[in-house]
Amino acid sequence: MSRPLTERVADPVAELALTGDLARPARLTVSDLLAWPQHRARVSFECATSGIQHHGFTGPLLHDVLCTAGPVFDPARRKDRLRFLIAVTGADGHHALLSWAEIDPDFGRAAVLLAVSIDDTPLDRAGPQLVLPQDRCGARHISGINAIRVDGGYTSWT
Ligand SMILES: Nc1nc2c(c(=O)[nH]1)N[C@H]1C(S)=C(S)[C@@H](COP(=O)(O)O)O[C@H]1N2
Ligand SMILES: [Mo]
Repeated sequence: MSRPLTERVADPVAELALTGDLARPARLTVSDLLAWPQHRARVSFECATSGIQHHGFTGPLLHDVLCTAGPVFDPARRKDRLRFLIAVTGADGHHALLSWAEIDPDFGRAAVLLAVSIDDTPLDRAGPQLVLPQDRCGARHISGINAIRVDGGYTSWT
């Protein structure tokens, strides 16, 4: 159902594009991300320029959301997942790469979140944030995510 234009202009909602080697690419708002099981993380990270920060986040696991989008690997062959990268981009162009294995429960098992709230403030307008609870440095903590691209093209290194 489409909302009246005036309401959309007054209350813009950020959208995140899931693209790449996926059976079901999607455009998701923060409110769409509430459909997956929600997790909490208390995170501390150090910024090279602004020092140590502490925040509480909620949101779905990145792994859960990307699995719903259907990455085109063979789910029964663990090795097939090792060629996949995940490229996460913020609206300001800040970006970082993760390997699929980093968040896969059979490998790195990192509890990476797509946060829908920070310190109990919803992120509907600002866009979801990438939260890597294990990172010491905050540089991969991407705010205002507008695109995540899953890339399984790394089949050969020669
Ligand atoms: N979109 C976006 N996210 C970003 C950055 C950025 O420049 N753009 N900087 C990163 C860095 S270097 C750090 S330390 C943290 C800082 O979090 P803060 O923006 O809440 O201070 O955000 C990270 N996320
Ligand atoms: Mo930083």
